[in-house]
Amino acid sequence: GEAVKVSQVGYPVGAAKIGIVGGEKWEDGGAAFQLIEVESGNPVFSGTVTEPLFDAAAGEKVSKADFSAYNEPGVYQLAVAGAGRSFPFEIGENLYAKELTMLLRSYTLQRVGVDIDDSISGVKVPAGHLQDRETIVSFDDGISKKGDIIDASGGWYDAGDFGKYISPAAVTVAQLLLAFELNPGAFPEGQMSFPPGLESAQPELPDVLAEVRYELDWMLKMQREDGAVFHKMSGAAWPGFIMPHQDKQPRYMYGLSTFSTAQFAGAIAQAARIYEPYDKEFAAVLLEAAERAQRYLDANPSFSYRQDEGQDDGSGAYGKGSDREERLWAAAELFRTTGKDAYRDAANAFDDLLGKNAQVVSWSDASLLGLWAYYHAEGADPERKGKIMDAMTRSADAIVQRSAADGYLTGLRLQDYHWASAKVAGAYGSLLLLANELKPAPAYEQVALEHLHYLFGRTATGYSYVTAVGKKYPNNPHHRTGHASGVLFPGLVVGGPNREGGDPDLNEVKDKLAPAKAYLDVLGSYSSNEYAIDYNAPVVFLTAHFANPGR
Ligand code: 9MR
Repeated sequence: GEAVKVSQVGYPVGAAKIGIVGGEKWEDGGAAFQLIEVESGNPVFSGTVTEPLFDAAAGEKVSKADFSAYNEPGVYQLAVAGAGRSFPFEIGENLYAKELTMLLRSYTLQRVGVDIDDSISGVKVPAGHLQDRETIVSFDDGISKKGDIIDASGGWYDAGDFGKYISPAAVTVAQLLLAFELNPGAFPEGQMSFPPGLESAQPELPDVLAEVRYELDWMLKMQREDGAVFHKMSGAAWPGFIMPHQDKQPRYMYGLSTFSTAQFAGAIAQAARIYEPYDKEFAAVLLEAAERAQRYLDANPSFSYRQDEGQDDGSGAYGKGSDREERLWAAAELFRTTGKDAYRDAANAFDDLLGKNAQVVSWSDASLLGLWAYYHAEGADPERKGKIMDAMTRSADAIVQRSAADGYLTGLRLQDYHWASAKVAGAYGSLLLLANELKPAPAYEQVALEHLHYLFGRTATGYSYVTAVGKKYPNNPHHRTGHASGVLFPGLVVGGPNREGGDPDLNEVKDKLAPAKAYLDVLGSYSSNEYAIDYNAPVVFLTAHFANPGR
C-alpha cells in the first residue's frame, strides 16, 4: 500500500476515481494498471497510467491511474506494474456515513467534566477539570477583577491539550451547524449512539445539535454581562501526558478580545437560528447573547486583544492582529437571523472584504462565514450579493485549477503545508462545496471530493490523516487523554504535513523532507500530529455532503 495511493475508504459510484503512483524512482509513464476485485482476485478493469509529472510538494514524480469508468460496487485493490498494490478500498453507492459518525463522535469523546465510558471506541475517561466551575479571572480591567470566580465548566477540550478557546470553538460550531443546515439527510436520528449518561435530554433534537449544544453551553459562560467574551481559559502551565482528572492546577480566564467577541456573536447568532425550530427558549437565550456581544462591539469599535503576563505560557495563543473579518461575520449573521436593518448596515461597512478573493474558514479568518450569511440574508443588497458570488467562484476556480496541476489533486500550494495543512485541505473542499451551492458546477463538487480522498489516505506520505479511518493512519497523535489512557481515539483529524516545523521532533527532520511529506506520526510532534476541534470541523462538512444520500 505504500507506492500506489488511493482513498483508503473508497470512491462513490459515478464519481471520478483516480489512484496515484509515485516515489523517488518512479519513471514509468505508460505502465499497466489493473483494478482487482479482492474477493475473487480477478482483474475487473485495466488501463495505463499517465506520463509522470514532477510534483514539487511531494518532491517526486507521480502518475495517475484513472478508473473512473468502472462503477461496480465492491472492494478492490489497484495494482500498478512495477509499483505494487494499493490498500483495499470500496466502490459504493452510500459511502462515508461511518466515517462521518466517527468524526462527529470525536466531539463527544472530548467533552470536559463528564465521565465517558464508550463501548464503541473503548474510550474510558473519568470526569476532569471540575475546577473549571471556579475559573479565576487573571486580570483587572475595571469590569472584571483579578481573582473573580466564573463558572466556565463543560465544553470540549480544544485539542490534544486541555485548553478551551473561543476562536477555534466558534468556527468549529459554525462549520458543524452549516454542515447540518445544508445536509440534514446526513444526520439521521440516533446517529451518535451517545455513551451512557451523555444522551440528549431533548429527544427531538438531532444528535449533532445535541452535541454542539454541549459546546454552546460552555461558550455562553465565557461572556460577561457587558457582552465582551473572554478569549480563552486554561491552566497556567502546559499539563503533562496525564488524564484530565489528574490535571489539578487551577484554571484561569485569559484575555479578552474584540475578535473572539465577534466570533462568538457570529456563531451564537447562527445557532439561534438553527435551534429555533427545536427549542425556542434556548434560541432566545442565544440571540440575546449574540446581540449583547454585538452591542459591545459597537461600543468598542477599535481592535483590542488584552495580553496579560503569562497568558500564553500554558496554552495556545490563537492571536491575530485584526478583527474586521470577524466583525463582518457577526453583523452578517445577526442580519440573517434577525432581518434587522441595523445589522445589515453594520455588515455593509465591510465592502472591502466582499471584493477580495474568498478565504477559507479558519480560527484566524471567519470572513467566508460572513459572506455566506450575508448572501443568504433576506433583504441583502443584490449588488453586494453579486460581489460575494464573484469572490467565491473566483476562489473556487483557482482551487480547481491548482488541483488539475497537482500530483495529489488538491488545491494545496507549497505555502499551505504549514501547521494544520490537513485542515486547510478540508477547508478548500468546503469552500468548493459552498461555491457549488451558489453556482452548481460538477468540477467544484468533484474537486471537493478529491480533497476528501486526500484526507482519507491518498497522500504523499501514504497516511490517512484521520485516526482509525483507512488502513494506514496516525497511531501516535499528540493527544494527552488518548496517550494516558492507552486508547487511540477514533475520528481525529491531525495537523498533517508542515514544512515550517514547530516542535522539536519535526524541527530535526523537516529540512530533509518535501513539504507534503513533512509529517511525523510520533507523540511529540504537536505541529504535525496533534488533533484539534477545528481540524475536524471542515472534514465533517465535506464528509456530510458526500454522505448525504439526498444530495
Ligand atoms: O491550529 C493552530 C495553528 O493554526 C497554529 O499555527 C498553532 C500555533 O499557534 O496553534 C494551533 O493550535 C494549537 C493551540 O495553539 C493549542 N492547542 C492545540 C492546537 C493544535 O495544535
